[in-house]
Amino acid sequence: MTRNMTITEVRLTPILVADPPLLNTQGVHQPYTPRLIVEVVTADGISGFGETYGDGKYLELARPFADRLVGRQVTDLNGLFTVADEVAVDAARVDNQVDVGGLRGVQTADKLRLSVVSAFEVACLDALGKALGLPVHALLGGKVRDAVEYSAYLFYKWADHPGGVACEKDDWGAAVDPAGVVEQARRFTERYGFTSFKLKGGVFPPDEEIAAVRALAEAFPGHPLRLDPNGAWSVETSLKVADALSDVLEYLEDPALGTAAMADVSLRTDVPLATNMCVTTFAEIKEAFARDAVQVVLSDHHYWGGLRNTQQLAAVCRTFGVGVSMHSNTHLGISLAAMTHVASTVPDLHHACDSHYPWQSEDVLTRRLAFEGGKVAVSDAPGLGVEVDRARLEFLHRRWLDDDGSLRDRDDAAAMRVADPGWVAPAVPRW
Ligand code: GKR
Ligand code: MG
Repeated sequence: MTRNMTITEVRLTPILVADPPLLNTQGVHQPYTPRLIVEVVTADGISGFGETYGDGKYLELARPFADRLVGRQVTDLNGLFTVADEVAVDAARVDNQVDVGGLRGVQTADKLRLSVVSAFEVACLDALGKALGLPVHALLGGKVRDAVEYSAYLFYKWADHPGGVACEKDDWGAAVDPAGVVEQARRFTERYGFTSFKLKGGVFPPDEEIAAVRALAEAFPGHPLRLDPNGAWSVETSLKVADALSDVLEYLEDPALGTAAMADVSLRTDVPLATNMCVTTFAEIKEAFARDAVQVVLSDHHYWGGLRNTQQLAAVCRTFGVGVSMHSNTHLGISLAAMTHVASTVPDLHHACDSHYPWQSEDVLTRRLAFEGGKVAVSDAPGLGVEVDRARLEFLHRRWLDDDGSLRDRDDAAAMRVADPGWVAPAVPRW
C-alpha cells in the first residue's frame, strides 16, 4: 500500500495546566503553567503529537515553523533543523543569561529553536510510527529495556498558592522542612513506587537542605539521593555541602552556576556532579568535558532538539565516560511518552530519569501514563502509544484563551511576589 506522509496541516494548541506551588531558587510555580501541544496531520489523515514549552517566545517561533512544514514529509526529520535555521528569533528574547522560568542555563537563539524543533520532531515520529504500525522506540533503533526508571522529584512546597487565587487544589500538603520532605518522599513511594529521590534545593539556607537530605538518607537507607539547587551556591558552599553529604549522594546537580565554577567544585570533591545548566547544547560539551566539570549530563529532548539528538548526546557522553540522566520541567503525558521511548533506547542509562509528571493533575490524554515500581513501561503500540483527548485539550486551551496574559509566560519570581511583594529572583551565588 502506498502511503502519503506529506504534512497537510499543523495545529498548534497553547494550553495552561494546573501546577502546584513548588519552590525553587527563583520563586514558586504559578497556579498554571503554559505548554504547547503540536499536531501534524498527514495527507492520509494521520495525526502525530508533540509537546514543548508554551511561553510566548516559543509560540512566536512555532507559528512560522508550522507554516513551513506544510508540504514536507514526516520522514524528513533532518529537514526540521533546516527549517529551524530559517526561523528568526527576536533578539530581545535571548538577552537574559539565565532562563528564569526554566532554570536551564544560558538562553540562546539556537536553544529556543531546538526547543521548538523537539515538539515537531516528536509529532513527526508519532505520525510516522502510526503510519508504519511501529512504536517510536523502533524508529529510534529499538528499545534496550522494557521499562524506564524515574526518580521521585521532591520539592519544597507550600500547601496552597499564595494570595488565595482560585485554582486547582493539590493534595500533597506543605513540605518546608526535613520532616515535610520525608513525608512527601513517602507518599511518592506509596503512590508510584519510586526508589530514587531528587530534592530541588536552592530554596532554604544550605544547612537546612543538608538536614533534609540527611533525613531522607535515614528514612530510605541506601537509596540513591540527589540535591539540585540550580546553581544557587558559591564554589565554597558547594564544597561544604558535597563534604557534608558525600556518603549519601548519588550526585550533586548544578551546585554552582556555569562550567568554570562547576570545574572548580569538581576538582575538589569526589561527589559526582551532574548538570542540566552548564551543558545544554553540543557547543558547551567540549569545554565542560575537557575541564572534567561534570560527571553526569542530564539530557532533555525538549531543549537538545528532539529524541535523535538525545541519542547523539548519549553517544558523546559514552565516548568520554560521562554518565547520562534525564532532566525534566513541568510536562504532560505526550512528553513523558517521548522521554520514555528515547530513554528505552539509550544503552548506558544508569540513573533514574527525572519527571515532574506526578505533580501534574491534568493532562491531554484519554489515559494517563502510570508509574509502577517507579518505572514507566515502554509502549509497543504504534507511535508514542498515547491518545489525545480533544475535549480536554480544548478545555485547557480555553483556559489559555481566557487568561489575561499574566500566566502565558512562566514567571516563578512574579508568583513569589504575590506572597512577598519585595521579592526579586536572587543574584547567584545566593549562598
Ligand atoms: O520546575 O522548579 C522547577 C525546576 O527547578 C525546573 O525548572 C528545572 O529546570 O527541574 C529542573 C532542574 O532540574 O533544574
Ligand atoms: Mg537541575
